[in-house]
Amino acid sequence: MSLPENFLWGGAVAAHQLEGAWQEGGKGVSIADVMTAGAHKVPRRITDGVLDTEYYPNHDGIDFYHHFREDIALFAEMGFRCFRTSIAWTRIYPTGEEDSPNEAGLQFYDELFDELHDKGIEPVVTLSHFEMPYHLAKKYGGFRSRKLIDSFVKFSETVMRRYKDKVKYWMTFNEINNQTAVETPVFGFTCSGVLYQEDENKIQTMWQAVHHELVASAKVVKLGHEINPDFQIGCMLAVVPVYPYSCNPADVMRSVEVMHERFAFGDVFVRGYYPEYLKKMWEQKGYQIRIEPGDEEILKQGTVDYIGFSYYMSAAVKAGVQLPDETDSGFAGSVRNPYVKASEWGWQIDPVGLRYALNILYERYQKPLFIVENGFGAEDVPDEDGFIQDDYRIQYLKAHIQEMKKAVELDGVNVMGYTAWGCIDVISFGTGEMKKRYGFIYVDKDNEGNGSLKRSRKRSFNWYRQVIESNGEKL
Ligand code: BGP
Repeated sequence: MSLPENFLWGGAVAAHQLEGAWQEGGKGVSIADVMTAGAHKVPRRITDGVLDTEYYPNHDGIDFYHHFREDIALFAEMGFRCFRTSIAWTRIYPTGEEDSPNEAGLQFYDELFDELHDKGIEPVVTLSHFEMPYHLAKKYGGFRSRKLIDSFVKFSETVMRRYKDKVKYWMTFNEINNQTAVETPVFGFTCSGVLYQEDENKIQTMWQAVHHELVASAKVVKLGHEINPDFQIGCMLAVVPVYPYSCNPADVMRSVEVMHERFAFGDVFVRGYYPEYLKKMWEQKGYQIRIEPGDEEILKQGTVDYIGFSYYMSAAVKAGVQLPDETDSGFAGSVRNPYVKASEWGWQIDPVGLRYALNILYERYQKPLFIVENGFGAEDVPDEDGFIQDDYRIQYLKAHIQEMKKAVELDGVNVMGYTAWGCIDVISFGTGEMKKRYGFIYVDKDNEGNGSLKRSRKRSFNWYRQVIESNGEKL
C-alpha cells in the first residue's frame, strides 16, 4: 500500500513572513509588521505601532508581493500539488473597521490564486496566521474583546465569497493552541492581538480571548459551508506530543495535564463543546470566562472538516517542572529528552513523534489530518559556488515523511497531505529574523536586510521534486 494518488504534497508560508510590500496596495499596518525581532532569546512583542529596525526588517519579508509569479514557477517545478499561504487581513480591511473591502488587496489574491491554478497548484488558505490589523489590537485589545468576533467574520466572509470558486481548503486560526499570556525566553508573542496589562489576571484574559476566537472560528466554518458546500474548512493546531519524562506515575500525570492544555482546542473544534477537564481547570483556578447565551450553540454548528496541524518537535515533561519555566528544549515547561537530538534552537528532533501524533489525533478525532507545517530551521551557509548543500534538511524531512507513511500504511491513519514549512526562505516567526531558514529555495537576503533577493535552488529542491513525483516512494 502507498499514499493516496491525490495526496496533497506542497509547501506552506504565511503572508506576513514573506509578502513584504507592507504599505502597498492600500494595505494597513498589521500587528506582525510592528513586532520586535526576538533574536538572542528576547521574546517578540507587539510594539506601540513602531517598526523594529534594529534587526532584520521583518515587515519587508522576501518581497513575494512582487516575486510571486517567479516563486510559483519554482514551486511548480518541484511538482507542488498545493500551496498553503494566508491572506493578510490588512490588505482586505486595512484597519479592520472599513465598511467595504480594499479592492486592490482582493485583486492581489485573485492574481495569486489564478497563477497557482494556471500551474495546477491548489491554494490552501489560512485566514489568520498570527496577525490582525494593528488598529484592532490597539483599539480593542484584539480578541480580548467580543467585538473582534464580528470583525473576523466580516473579513472571512468577504474573502470566502470572493474566492469561493478559487479556494477549496481553508483554515481559520494558525496554531490557535500556541497561546500564552506569560512571556518565556522562547515564546513571548501573542497571536490574538491581546496586549496584556500587568494588573490583570493574564491567563483568564487569555482564555477569554480564546473563547472569542473559537466562537469566531465556528461562525466562519458554518458560514463557509453555506457559501460553498464543497469547502473543506479545518482548524490549525501546533501539535507537540508530550511524553512523560519517566514511567513515574507523577510524570505521566504531568504529561496528561499538559496534553489537556494542547488538546482542549482540538476537542472544541471537532466536538463542538468544551471538554470537562478544561471547565474543571477554569473552576479550580477561579477563572471567570464569559460565555454568552448562544455561544455554545454556535460552537456545535461550526465543527471542522479536517485537522490541519504543524509538527516540529515532541516534548518531555517532568512532575514539578511547571509552565512557563525557563527551558532549553524549545517548548516551555519541558525538559531535554535524552533519546532525541535537538536543532540549534533547542527544538527536539523526533520523527517517530510525528507517527505518534498522527495516531493519537486520529484515535481521538477520526477526522482527516493534514500536516500543514513540518520542516527544519537552520542557518544555511552557501558553498564557494553559492550553493546550499542542505543534507541536514533532507535528512530531517525524509525521516519525518517515512514516519508519516508508516502511520498511513501500517496504522491506517487518514492523512490528506503534507506541506513543508517555509518552502521558500521566509522570515522566522519565532525570531523575526532571516537567519533561521527552512526553504528548498534560497533567498539572497541577510539578517540585516541586505541582499539581491535572488532565488536559487538548494540541494533539497531536487530531492523534494522527486519525492512528489514518486508520491513519496523515492525518499
Ligand atoms: C510555526 C508558525 C510559522 C513558522 C514556524 C517555524 O509556529 O506557524 O509561522 O514560522 O512555526 O517557526 P520559526 O519561524 O520560529 O522557526
